[in-house]
Amino acid sequence: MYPPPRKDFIALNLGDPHSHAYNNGKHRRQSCWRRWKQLSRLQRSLILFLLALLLILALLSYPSITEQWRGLSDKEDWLEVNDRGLNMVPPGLKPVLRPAEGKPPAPVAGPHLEPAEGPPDTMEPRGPNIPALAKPPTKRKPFLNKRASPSPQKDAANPDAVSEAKQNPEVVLKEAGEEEEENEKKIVSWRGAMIEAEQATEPPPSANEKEAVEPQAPANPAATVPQQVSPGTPERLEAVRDAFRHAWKAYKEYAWGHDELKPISKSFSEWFGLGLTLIDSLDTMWILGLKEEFAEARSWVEKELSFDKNVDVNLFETTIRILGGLLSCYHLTGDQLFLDKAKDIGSRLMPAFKTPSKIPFSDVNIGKGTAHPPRWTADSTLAEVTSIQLEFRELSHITQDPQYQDAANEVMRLVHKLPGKHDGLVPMFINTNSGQFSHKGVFTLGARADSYYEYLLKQWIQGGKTEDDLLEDYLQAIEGVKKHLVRQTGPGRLTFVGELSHNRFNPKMDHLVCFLPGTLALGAHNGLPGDHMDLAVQLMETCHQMYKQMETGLSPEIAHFSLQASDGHDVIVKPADRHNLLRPETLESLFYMFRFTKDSKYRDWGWDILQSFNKYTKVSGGGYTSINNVRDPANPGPRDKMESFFLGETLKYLYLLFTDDLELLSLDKYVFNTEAHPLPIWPSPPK
Ligand code: DMJ
Repeated sequence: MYPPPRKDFIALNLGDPHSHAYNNGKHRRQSCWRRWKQLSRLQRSLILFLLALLLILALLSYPSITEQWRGLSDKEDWLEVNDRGLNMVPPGLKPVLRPAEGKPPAPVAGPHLEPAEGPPDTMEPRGPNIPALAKPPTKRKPFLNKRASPSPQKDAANPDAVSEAKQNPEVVLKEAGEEEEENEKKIVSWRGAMIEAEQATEPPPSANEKEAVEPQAPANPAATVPQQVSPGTPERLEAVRDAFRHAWKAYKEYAWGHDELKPISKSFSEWFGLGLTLIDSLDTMWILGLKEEFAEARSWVEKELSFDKNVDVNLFETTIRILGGLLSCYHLTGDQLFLDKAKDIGSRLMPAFKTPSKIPFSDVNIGKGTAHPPRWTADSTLAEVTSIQLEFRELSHITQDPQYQDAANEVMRLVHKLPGKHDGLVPMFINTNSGQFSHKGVFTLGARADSYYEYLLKQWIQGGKTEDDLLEDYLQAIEGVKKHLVRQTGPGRLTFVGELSHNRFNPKMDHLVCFLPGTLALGAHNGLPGDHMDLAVQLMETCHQMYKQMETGLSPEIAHFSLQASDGHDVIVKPADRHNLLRPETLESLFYMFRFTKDSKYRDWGWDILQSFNKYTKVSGGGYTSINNVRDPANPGPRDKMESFFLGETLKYLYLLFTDDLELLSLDKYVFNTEAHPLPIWPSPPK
């Protein structure tokens, strides 16, 4: 027989302050024990089970709680993120089994196929590196980067491609690279950056060592571009067009209308399911004069592109790539189709701004009209919420509908007056409920903060240099950068921009930071202090060295720098940072630097980078791929992914760097958004 449960058991355990037991510890202990003994075995088991459960829960939540308390760890563990949000594959979107199904329509003549010198006549006066952000360390096991790695499901959908790929030497290289990667404790971070907690360092080789690792033959059979192409302007421009055509050929054949090409497996991957590469590439084709390709793509936009889809998209990425791409295309061509599409996607993104703080959520369902933050946090990334303004402001300017600019400007207004900045430097996260910065104490010009600084200056320029708060924040931030983040290496006196983590300097620089020389130069060109240009020149040299000192001539995703003269090497690359995603930032800055200085060395540096892309990332049969290891020319490790920004930005900036037509997209008439889509500078200040 089990005794009946005691009615006072609960009160006792809650520690009723009025009870005798509460006031007398000894008596309470005795009384507790007696009462415990009186419980049935079942009751005791149940209580013990609940206590054990509570203990486990407490242990599990301990690291994330302490993480919040003590701020972010020095080891960048907090960058364990994946920049593509939560819904990588939109529901209902399946890979195409047979590439032929996705073949593009026959070319049609689009309107205004001659590239326009400036905005169309009708333009005026029309008219603006997920995450979570701090995931708990309990998840710190290696996980697959859905962006960068081929999905087994999708590969299975295209078995031919897989077996074909297996016979391809490039894929053998890739598999070797993957194996190697699995041995590394790797964490995928914002925009594909890999962060590893305990990383061995890998200094660059000496000149002799470097020679020793040069491959006897090109690792990539597609490396057919002659090494001695004449550096004359027409040849260089044609080489960029060739690169575009080569990439486009594979996109058209294997990924037409899908988000990204997987050039090795001759397949595609979806992110939002909106033809991301196609839209991101439209204005590049226009600028490069690729009329046929442009006409085919326009026809797809007209006949196939629909935003009426039950799909979650990332507000920032959709704004900079799709809204920005459509707006810029409208300005270049005057074609109403692009404006209609821009209005459609712009209004579908608006629900993101419906938050308690007016700081937008990261994700929007463009079909349902709902928005939400990432699953694990109410924070948004700072760069994301402050790098959508050029596009939303332009949309209002053209449509004369203020709702877009009002929402976007409000974010800037809030951030402008927010406490928690450090001499103009901003934390990387902001809470959508409170509107306050979160995870304070970490300052970077790289992933998660980068384009905040870029857009301060560019909005000021877009609006005719009249919005003083933007200028004030920008100038203060650059002073903060100079004071806290700029250092020189010991061995070669290279100037770089490091990071600050709870007052500790970390000599680490993302390749993303290489946007900064261009932005600083743009500011100086617009009348800001001359020392901004001096810093731009120095940082440009460093970004160039990040390519030049690598065996492939391609920059790693992240570089560390030696502060000690005795170290011997300026640039150090950790194993997890050796990948290259075909990013544009260095070429972007080279374009600005050449436009403002006319120094031909910047063109030569860009030319070297194009040669290296052709040698190590060009895939035979079509496409370019991101690679795993910029230190290993014999086995760069193709990743089977061509990011949309390779066509949207990288090749566009190369073309603009090489053209002698310095009025083509003049920097006094256009401001480029952070995805290289040119938008007009307004002739009169915003109202
Ligand atoms: C692009 O989407 C944009 O340039 C963005 O600002 C940063 N990341 C990629 C390119 O690296």
